[in-house]
Amino acid sequence: MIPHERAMERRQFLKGTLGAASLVALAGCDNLSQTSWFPSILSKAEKLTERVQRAVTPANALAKEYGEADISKVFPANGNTDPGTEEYAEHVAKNYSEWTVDVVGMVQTPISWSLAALKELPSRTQITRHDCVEGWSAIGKWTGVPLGELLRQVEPLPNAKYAVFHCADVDEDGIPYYESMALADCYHPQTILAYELNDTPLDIPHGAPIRLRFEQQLGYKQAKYVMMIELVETLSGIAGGKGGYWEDDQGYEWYAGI
Ligand SMILES: Nc1nc2c(c(=O)[nH]1)N[C@H]1C(S)=C(S)[C@@H](COP(=O)(O)O)O[C@H]1N2
Ligand SMILES: [Mo]
Repeated sequence: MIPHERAMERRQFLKGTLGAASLVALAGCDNLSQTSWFPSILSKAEKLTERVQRAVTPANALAKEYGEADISKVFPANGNTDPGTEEYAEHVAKNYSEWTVDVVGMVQTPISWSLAALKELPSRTQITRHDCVEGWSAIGKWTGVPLGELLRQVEPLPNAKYAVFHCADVDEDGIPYYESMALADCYHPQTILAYELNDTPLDIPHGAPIRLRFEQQLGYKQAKYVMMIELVETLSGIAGGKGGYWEDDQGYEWYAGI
């Protein structure tokens, strides 16, 4: 749950931006952060920059968590639903026993974690809603290791600003899927590398064996099939330079706040 003070802070912010008329419309809403329309309306009206949105939704604000009864009967799979490469097929055949997540780049100590090693670290379980830009949402229960835990072990260098998630899947043209997030967001308590959906090891369509959950942002930021996390100072040298597969290809927003 979002602490009440946060909702108050948001109202204060809105008072400053939207004026009295809009406040009337908002008056009945007890928890602005839990409504899906709130930031998107602002985003259209105000052309929200990352900076402004961070002011509305503090970096440590929690995305809404749901109860067991809210879990969707079917959680759709979207985008690539099987990397389809020989290399990936071999991992599947070996039940991912040789899969590693390598954290590299601007770090003091690069570390490579096996799936078993990741599962030994402290875990977090959260029931959240996934929103895809294609117009569907689903509520699922994710279990994984907080990314902040891994970062504490590799020790980012002072200039590291972003984490880039390199995935095992490629599109028809052989272009790999990747995503990125600000280093600050990596330490958010709900940012996890998930290995279970609804108490079951991830299946191939949902990103087996490891996928990112970045609950404050849209579906395409939730990188599946994560193999390597690279810390960088700038995104300009990575693929198309816009910080993600869809950002490069379709001009999707990099800061995909919900
Ligand atoms: N590696 C990889 N990650 C990805 C995608 C993808 O095609 N490849 N699609 C994204 C999109 S658009 C969405 S909505 C979600 C879908 O996750 P799901 O298949 O578990 O529903 O994964 C995201 N992460
Ligand atoms: Mo999506």
